[in-house]
Amino acid sequence: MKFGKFKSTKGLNRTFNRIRELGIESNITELNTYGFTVVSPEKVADKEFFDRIRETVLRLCSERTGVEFSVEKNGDFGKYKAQPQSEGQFLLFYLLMADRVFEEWILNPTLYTIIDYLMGGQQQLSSLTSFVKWKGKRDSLGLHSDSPPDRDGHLPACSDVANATYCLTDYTLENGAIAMVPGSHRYCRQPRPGEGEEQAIPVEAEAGSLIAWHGNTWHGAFPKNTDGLRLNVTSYHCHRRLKTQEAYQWRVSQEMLDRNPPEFARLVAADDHMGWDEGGPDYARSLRYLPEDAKKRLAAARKSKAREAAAAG
Ligand SMILES: O=C(O)CCC(=O)C(=O)O
Ligand SMILES: [Fe+2]
Repeated sequence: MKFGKFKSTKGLNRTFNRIRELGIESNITELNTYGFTVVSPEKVADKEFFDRIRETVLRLCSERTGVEFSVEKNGDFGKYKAQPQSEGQFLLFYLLMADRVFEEWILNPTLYTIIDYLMGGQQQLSSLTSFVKWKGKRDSLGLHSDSPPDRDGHLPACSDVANATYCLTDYTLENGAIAMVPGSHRYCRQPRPGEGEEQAIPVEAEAGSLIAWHGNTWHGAFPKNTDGLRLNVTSYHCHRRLKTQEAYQWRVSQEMLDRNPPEFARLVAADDHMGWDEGGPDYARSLRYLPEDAKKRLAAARKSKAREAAAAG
């Protein structure tokens, strides 16, 4: 029995086959069962890429704070003001627009495929940030789901958003690992204040790993009790029916679009006609960056429509 070519699952076959090629089937099972997974470094990126992206994040920390950063030293807010900030933590925002290494990152096959699977191919990049963390007290694990809830806290069963963090330092309990409540993606609601803290486990992972989770999974972070930094690149995606956190759609340059494949354009909403002005929607945007299989389906549909019209006379 051969899986991966069924006619009725045309939109899914490519993702299914990529999952197999990358050897990440067990990660998909973990995502479905527990709501999160850890992909080991050798299935994510090579050492050269890891070093390059980590150096870039450290350089941006130094530039934005005005203070020299290294992974061995505790951080410092310096002149950096972007909120939210808490004891021993700030976030670096809008990384995609800061260096080309992040363009490479959002197209990383392992990251892209996992998000593509969770979001059914309808993902846009919502934000690309780095949580920069050093020694600091926390009152709670801060458990939450990343999906925006209804007024009553309910969430849809599907992954309306999906998140993945590229660990740029080791994640251990003492080091302030992410906390996850295994299986909580099935509750389809946000946790109430304090709820789930006892079931939360530390997600321990070596530097270079990718931790990915379903948008409903309850998660937070353990306090960082050790010296030095805990660093990541948090790659947050949302379904194209939602608003993105960071503004890419009308701000990415044509140069960025030209030097990347169509997947990049779709991630940054260059194919999205929503958000128009007095000129009205530009539907051609959607066609410009269609995936090959969708282009073929569209051409076939047009052909059959033309045939019907000819037959009707
Ligand atoms: O690692 C952490 O501090 C938690 C991060 C988080 O909540 C997120 O990336 O959505
Ligand atoms: Fe979160």
